Amino acid sequence: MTLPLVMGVVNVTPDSFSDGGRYADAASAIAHGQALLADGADILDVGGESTRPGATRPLVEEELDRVVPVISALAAGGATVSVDTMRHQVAAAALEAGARIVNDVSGGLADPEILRVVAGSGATYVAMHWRAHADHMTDFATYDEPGGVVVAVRDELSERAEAALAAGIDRERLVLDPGLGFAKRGEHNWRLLADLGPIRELGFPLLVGASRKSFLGTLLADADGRPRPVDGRDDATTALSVLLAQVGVWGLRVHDVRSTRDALRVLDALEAAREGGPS
Ligand code: PMM
Repeated sequence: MTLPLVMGVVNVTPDSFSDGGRYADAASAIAHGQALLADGADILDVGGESTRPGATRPLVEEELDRVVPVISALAAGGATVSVDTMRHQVAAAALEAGARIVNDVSGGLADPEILRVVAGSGATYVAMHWRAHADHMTDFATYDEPGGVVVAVRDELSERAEAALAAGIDRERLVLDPGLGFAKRGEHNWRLLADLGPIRELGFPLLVGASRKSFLGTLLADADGRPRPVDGRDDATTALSVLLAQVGVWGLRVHDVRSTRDALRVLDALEAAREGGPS
């Protein structure tokens, strides 16, 4: 079995839902990235715009100031760096600074020019399923078409893949992501996780970002119905990492790299023992 790549999240934002601005300055973001590498991250995903529901957007200059120094330092140290951005100016500066992957949560919808920037660079492009910016994305969380959320996300991702290919991005450098939590309610996330097959059948590698998301907080709510806080969702994230590895996803975007890495080691050892046959 090919294990998924582990993408560790480095949010350089004052307002991220999952790590609450802990790494908002360059020095602490760089140190955090190095710690994630030591924990076994294959890729570091550096982002300067919070996409939590309701978030407002930073200026382009603010986003550039947040991510470029962090990407430069981590890439110079030999890490494979991904930039989490929807903006072509940020993608271009990040690639210049040494990023090798552009992770665009809008799949090219927010700023179509980003597709041309990536095409000219030879970088890998992650196109995530997205319908609207964070300040109003919950208005778009309806999937009434036949086939529901799975068919809608498959068809909308297929259109984004076509746009990326038309802009000149190589087929083998394109990765798709179902976009858990983006214009999706809990039940939509669970449907997608339960049935990734139709999206896989588009023929591209899949990245999945379930880590610490609110549908896990809801699942793990206490007896009074209060959602489990963000810092108590890593075990559930790790359980999903194992299950997603078993269905063959290409990458897992997680905050706590060590727990996912350990779980993948367990899976790998078990596979090796199975292949070795009875002793
Ligand atoms: N989720 C977030 C941000 N970027 N990128 C991809 N490809 N997939 C995701 O699911 C995704 C993402 C939001 O989570 P965060 O605020 O913890 O980074």
